[in-house]
Amino acid sequence: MNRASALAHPNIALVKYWGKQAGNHNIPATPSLSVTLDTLTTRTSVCESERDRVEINGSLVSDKKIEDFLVMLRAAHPLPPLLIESSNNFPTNAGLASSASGFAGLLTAIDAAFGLQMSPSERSIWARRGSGSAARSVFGGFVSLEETNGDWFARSILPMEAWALKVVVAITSETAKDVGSTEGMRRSEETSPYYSGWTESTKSDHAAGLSAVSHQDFSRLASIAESSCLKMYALMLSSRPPLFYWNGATLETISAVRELRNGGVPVFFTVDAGPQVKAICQDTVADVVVERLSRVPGVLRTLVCGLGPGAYVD
Ligand code: 2P0
Repeated sequence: MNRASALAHPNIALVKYWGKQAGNHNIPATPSLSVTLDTLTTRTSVCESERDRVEINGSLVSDKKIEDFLVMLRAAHPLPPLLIESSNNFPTNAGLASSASGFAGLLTAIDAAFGLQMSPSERSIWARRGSGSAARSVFGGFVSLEETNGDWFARSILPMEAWALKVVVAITSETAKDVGSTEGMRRSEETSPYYSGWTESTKSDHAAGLSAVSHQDFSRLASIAESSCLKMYALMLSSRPPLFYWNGATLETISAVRELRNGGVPVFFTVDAGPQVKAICQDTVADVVVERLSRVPGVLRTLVCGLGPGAYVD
């Protein structure tokens, strides 16, 4: 019986991906740059079964993204019907990148179970077809997703041990978001008057981000990442109907991060398609950041992550 399981971690984009190129290969409109986390974990196992079944956090689900992904993968690699069991130790579909760790882990487990012998770049390409951000969770530490030799896949740009940073996640809601990223991106592409400005400026943000990471220049990375996040949100707000992923506590937490930095604490914020705030800081100040963010009204709890590895067979 072919069977394997994999562990994968979400990643947090510092230069965001929001928008796709035309066509059905899920190719991003822009390059992106992220950090892979530790602590937050998705465990995915696959084995042969009589028919395809997907269980997420112990419940049988019907997931169109996974179904479509399996159709694409089977067109290239004959696979039997599968039982896929995936569980997260963090809220699912709430802006914590569960689809990133989900598809990176799924692809890694399928590759191992059926001896497909994919290279990391090939795994990243296939994970991207499932979910764009998943291409990045195949790798650890700092990761870039960009076009190379005519295809789009991620690569590691700085190993996780190289820069002692922490990511403090302020959870402001445990509820799943009401508009998924794929639909949200389509809405922004089709309706936001800012979309072309977003795609153009993100290319130079990505180049600047690569340079800031290679020099481990915290304050330059902070400025690039906050700007990318806020630009993405401007794009979301200017879509019709608008995409509101934040709540009041999201904004209060951002203010607290800005106050800390103005007071000399090396920390910056980023937010994804959800209400949680991620505060990236030097590891020496993580306790100060946790203490301050925990006192923001509406913050339910905080999680502290370091930088983590790419998806691996368990
Ligand atoms: C990112 N996000 O770069 C951005 C920032 C959310 C906000 O990638 O349609 O679930 O499956 O390719 O990967 C979330 O989008 O979208 C995402 P699909 P995905 O992390």
